[in-house]
Amino acid sequence: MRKKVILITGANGEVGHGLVSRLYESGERSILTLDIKPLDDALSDKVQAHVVGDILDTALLQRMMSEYEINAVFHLAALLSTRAEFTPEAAHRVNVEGTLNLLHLAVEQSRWLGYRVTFIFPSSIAVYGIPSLAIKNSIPPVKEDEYCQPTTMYGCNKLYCEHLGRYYSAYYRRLAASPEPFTLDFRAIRFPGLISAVTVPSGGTSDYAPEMLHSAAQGQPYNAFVDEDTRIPFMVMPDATKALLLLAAAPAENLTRSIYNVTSFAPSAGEIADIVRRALPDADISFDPESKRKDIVDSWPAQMDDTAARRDWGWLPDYGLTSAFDDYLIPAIRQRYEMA
Ligand code: AKB
Repeated sequence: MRKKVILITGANGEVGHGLVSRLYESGERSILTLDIKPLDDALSDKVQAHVVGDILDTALLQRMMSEYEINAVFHLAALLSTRAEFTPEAAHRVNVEGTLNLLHLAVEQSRWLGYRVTFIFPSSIAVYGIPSLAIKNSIPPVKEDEYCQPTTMYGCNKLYCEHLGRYYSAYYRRLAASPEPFTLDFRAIRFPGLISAVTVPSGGTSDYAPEMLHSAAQGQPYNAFVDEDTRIPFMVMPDATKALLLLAAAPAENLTRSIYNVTSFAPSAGEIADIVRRALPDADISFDPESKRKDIVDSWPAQMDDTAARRDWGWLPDYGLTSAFDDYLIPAIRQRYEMA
């Protein structure tokens, strides 16, 4: 008898850490994780099983399908925006072919099980490409269907995979004998930059915010690669995992789209540095913009409009800028680095 599970790919990543922990705390005991590396020790007690392997390995995915009954997929594995610029073709393979493999797995599962399989896909602010800083600074919060001209391979990959998911959902719904069973239920969230107190991201371009904080907490100087007035929206990890689970649980009939923006606060890099300096007075933060990475951040909106998520599935962040630092990041980071 196959074991019923929720599959989380890329479980060792930032969002994976947060999501596995949150699901476990909510009582979920049927978590199957897949990552290219052995699962971090901090997570290993929280999952039913972990598979070490590559999302490009279709034979491995077939084996997982024969062993498990996968009724929901959180497909988190990806190469992030900065890393993807160095190896664009490799990024395309992981981000697009990998997602295609997982979509196929979800469709096959849905066929075998005879019911809807939910597929949750974290997309990104990187799907946007604002043509200039002047435009970025003069437009209202950007809606889902505006400015979708990404400037990075990662942004192109995420945007295309949103379309793939939408296509697969619609295509298999058309094939199904009845409108309900045998369907893939694809739902995507476009995240802003994310900040976690527990993990330090790697390979992203919004990483300047978490890097500032984690470097200061470890007593290391940090030279930010953006300007002090560079601005994009951010969100803390507890709100990101909250959003994933809220969207996964939302009744299908309430959803008016398959891709949703979510956001919480939008400080400039200088404002983040000031907050970090106030909380950790020894913080040594400087700014030395590096054009390639700064240009990427400049092409992302200063604010995202998340009205649709608020209306359709009750999205509301728990943390604003002040509470994100005062109530979550600073206390948790003091604990992580055992600061006084
Ligand atoms: C990145 O910087 O690549 C990611 C993202 C904004 O999706 N954090």
